[in-house]
Amino acid sequence: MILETIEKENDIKNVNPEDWNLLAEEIREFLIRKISVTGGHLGSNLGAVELTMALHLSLNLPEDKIVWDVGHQSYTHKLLTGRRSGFENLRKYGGMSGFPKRKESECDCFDTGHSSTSISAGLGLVKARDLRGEKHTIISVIGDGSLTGGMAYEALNNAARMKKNFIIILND
Ligand SMILES: Cc1ncc(C[n+]2csc(CCOP(=O)(O)OP(=O)(O)O)c2C)c(N)n1
Repeated sequence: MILETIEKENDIKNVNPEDWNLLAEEIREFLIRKISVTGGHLGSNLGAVELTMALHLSLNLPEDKIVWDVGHQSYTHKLLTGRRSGFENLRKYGGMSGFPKRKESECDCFDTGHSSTSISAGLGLVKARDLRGEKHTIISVIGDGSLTGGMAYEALNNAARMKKNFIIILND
């Protein structure tokens, strides 16, 4: 299994491009198998497999930052950052959270659960990066449902005014 060769962040970059589709299939199969036992968000995670793989192939974690809106689509991100075994105890007391958690991984930059916060949070990270003169990439990933929250629009207005290097991905 290709998925078993991925032990930590950036390992996905060693996967042959010809095998990317197969890896996506394995991830989906893994998620269905695990979530059917523990419960958890299914559709949102199945819908973000290729998007997450593309981000992990393009970015350099943990230096670069991905801010997941809600965070209910972050299971592939957890799988690609060394947390495969955590799915045994997903959302159990003392087990792995169903949402990004900074205490779980350096690759989780913002604790979420609420919707519509990712653009504001990303902007905060952008401001901090620029004040420190750092150059890493910051990407907020937001779904169409979460984009209906007013906080997201306030943040979009702010982002447009700040004119800083900042990427927002709308996952419709
Ligand atoms: C502040 C707040 N309000 C409501 C919710 C409930 N909630 C969970 S996911 C979600 C939106 C999901 O839509 P989308 O971002 O498009 O993701 P999808 O589930 O469709 O993949 C909402 C409103 C929440 N998590 N936080």
